[in-house]
Amino acid sequence: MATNGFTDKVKIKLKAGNGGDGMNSFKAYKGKPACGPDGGDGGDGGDVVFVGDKNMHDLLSFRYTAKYYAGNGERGGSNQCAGKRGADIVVKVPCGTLIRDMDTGKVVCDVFEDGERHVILHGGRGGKGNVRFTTARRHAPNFAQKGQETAPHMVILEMKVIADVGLVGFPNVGKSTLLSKISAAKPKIADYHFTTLSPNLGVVRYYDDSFIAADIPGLIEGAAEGAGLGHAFLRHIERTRMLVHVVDISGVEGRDPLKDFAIINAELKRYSEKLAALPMFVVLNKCDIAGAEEHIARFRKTYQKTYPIYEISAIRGEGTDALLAAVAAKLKELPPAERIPADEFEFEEADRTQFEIFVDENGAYVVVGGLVDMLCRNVVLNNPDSMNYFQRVLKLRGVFKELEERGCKAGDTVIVGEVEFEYV
Ligand SMILES: Nc1nc2c(ncn2[C@@H]2O[C@H](COP(=O)(O)OP(=O)(O)OP(=O)(O)O)[C@@H](O)[C@H]2O)c(=O)[nH]1
Ligand SMILES: [Mg+2]
Repeated sequence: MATNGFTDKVKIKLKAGNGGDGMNSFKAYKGKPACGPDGGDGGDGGDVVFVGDKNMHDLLSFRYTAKYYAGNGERGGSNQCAGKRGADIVVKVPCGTLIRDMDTGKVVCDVFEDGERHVILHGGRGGKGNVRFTTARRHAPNFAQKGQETAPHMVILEMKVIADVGLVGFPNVGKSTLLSKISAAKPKIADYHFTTLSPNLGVVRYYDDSFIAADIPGLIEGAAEGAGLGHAFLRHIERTRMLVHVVDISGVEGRDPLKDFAIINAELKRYSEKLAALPMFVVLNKCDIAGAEEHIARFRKTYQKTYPIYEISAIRGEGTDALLAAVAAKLKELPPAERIPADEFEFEEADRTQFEIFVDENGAYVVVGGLVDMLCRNVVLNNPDSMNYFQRVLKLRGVFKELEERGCKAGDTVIVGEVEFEYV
């Protein structure tokens, strides 16, 4: 969503680095070629890391760069040289950015605090060099393992500003004027509807207390159906701890302030019950205008028991002190802003189905690759259930079929990771 240059939702593509291939090589001295295996491991691929950055306030930069790829691991070298690890890619986002998987919409994480790091995608593992396949019986393995390949993933970044107090109300009631008086923020203020087109944040200091207030575009009846600027910006006050509902109590625009108040409350409720259930203070603004008294009396008569009500003149800075004192006190009672919990979700990162088959010097068939690494982590030797699973996976992934195509016959030795068995 982008209005007026403000970008709070983007789609980007991420990819962790591929693992580097393992090296297959042999030591060579003058006149004595191929003495022993010396191929090093490939380097692991780099990770995709997200970091919260309090100095970022929108997702604009992501409109220009849509791909974030970590570096690939380097190939292993001879002389047992390990390949270099691929460089991580570090993606900075504003605090309060949700990362969602595009296909499922699931929340991968909520980057909440400044400096908070999340590894979203792990680099592929480097392949093993041929040295690592040396055993008591196999002195000269003439094969090495490929690095794990990683898949790209599309994600959606969605900003949900983290503020303590959300300012809501009709357009032109003085929300931005109020923010400008109570904080150092300098939002645009003008005498027409929809002056504010994207959220403004301000740090409000009141003696030893401070909190963050968010001023969003005005709401009107039918916002749920997209009237005016619609509900798009309510997302930014969804995780505020309380609302300050600003009402133009002067009635200068010819509307009934009580009706305004009821309309906005209904719109909030239509957007989300949770939002509507937040504690709410009411600010009756523009009290300096003649004619306000009559509306103030009516408003108090109707809502006195339901909401704390503050009469102010934002433009003159009158009455704001009492409001701030009450808000600061209320915030002390309220729980802190909440992180949005991640859904149960994991990216399918590296290719765990890939395998290769080599024949070693003893005529044994050696299966290596991402599939084998995965199996070796999950299989317990000497456990019949585990071994059944192991056999099933090999069959399912086509390992047996490929073995036969490579000429493997009953009685031949097959080696998968630590497991050695006779082919039947
Ligand atoms: N007389 C008087 N005018 C005010 C007061 N507060 C704001 N205004 C005027 O009301 C108009 C609208 O003020 P804004 O602060 O831009 O109102 P807003 O609620 O942010 O409006 P949108 O961004 O369009 O939703 C401006 O002309 C302000 O000068 C007040 O206390 N008294
Ligand atoms: Mg405004």
